[in-house]
Amino acid sequence: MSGLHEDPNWPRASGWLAGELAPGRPAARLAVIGAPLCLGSITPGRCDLAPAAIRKALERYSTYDVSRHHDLSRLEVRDLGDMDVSGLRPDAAFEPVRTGVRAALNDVDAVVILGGDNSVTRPGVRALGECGLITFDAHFDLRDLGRGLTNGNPIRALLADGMSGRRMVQIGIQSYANSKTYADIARESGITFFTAEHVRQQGIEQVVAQAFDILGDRAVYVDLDIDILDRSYAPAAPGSRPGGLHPWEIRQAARLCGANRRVCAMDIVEIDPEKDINDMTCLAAAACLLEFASGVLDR
Ligand SMILES: [Mn+2]
Repeated sequence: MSGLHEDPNWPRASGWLAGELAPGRPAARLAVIGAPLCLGSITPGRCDLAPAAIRKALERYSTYDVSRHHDLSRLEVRDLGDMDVSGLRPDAAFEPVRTGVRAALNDVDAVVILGGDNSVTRPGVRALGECGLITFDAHFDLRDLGRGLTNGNPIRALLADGMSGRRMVQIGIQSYANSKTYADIARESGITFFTAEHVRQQGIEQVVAQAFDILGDRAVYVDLDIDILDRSYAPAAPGSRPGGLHPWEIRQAARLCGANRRVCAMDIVEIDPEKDINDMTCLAAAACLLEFASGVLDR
């Protein structure tokens, strides 16, 4: 970026993430770490390119939240770079991602993990230990484990790990994007889920508040699968379908999660930048990172 794009009165979110706006006395601390996994994807693709693409998309945003009069420059952000996991299958990546996220949690208010495909979520959750889980996702991600770990079964794997479904809330589930078998597993496991229709009827704010009520006092991990968006907004999310949420709804959800002090970590997953159109999916993901950060300033 150069020339007319440069304006000292318009600091870029990319510069903020790069540490160029480091505040003297930060109001809060946020870590960002990339988890470029893609070998577990049911639909082969290049989700491993997403951390770099989301960072790049931040060049097109400022640091100022007009609605809440927050400037993110008050928040100290540490970009820890990407974990060295891009060539690993989900089983091999489990321990390095869990260890990497756990280290990132040290001495910050929250961590944002840039996937990668959805196989990032299981090691991310396990990095927190005992916690609750909110997924923003069109899918249950409860597929059978018999053919190995994929981006279609991180929640099933967490149940197999011994995590109770009563500590899981799934938001944005879509009809015809899931089967009865897996919906039955969700119900039998005690998972609470809200469909995209629920979100439309009740409003995202109301649904997120219910999720936090259900999860009680424990630490919370948030999984934001970008395929929760309507396909017209998320061409780069292989699982997105027409009838999904709108960008303003997931931005609001990300901000509400950032503002809840029980949320220790949020992942943003399932973006294949090679499938994007005019950067719209990467820009949506980058906006969610910024909204989460603005929420952290409200803690
Ligand atoms: Mn998913």
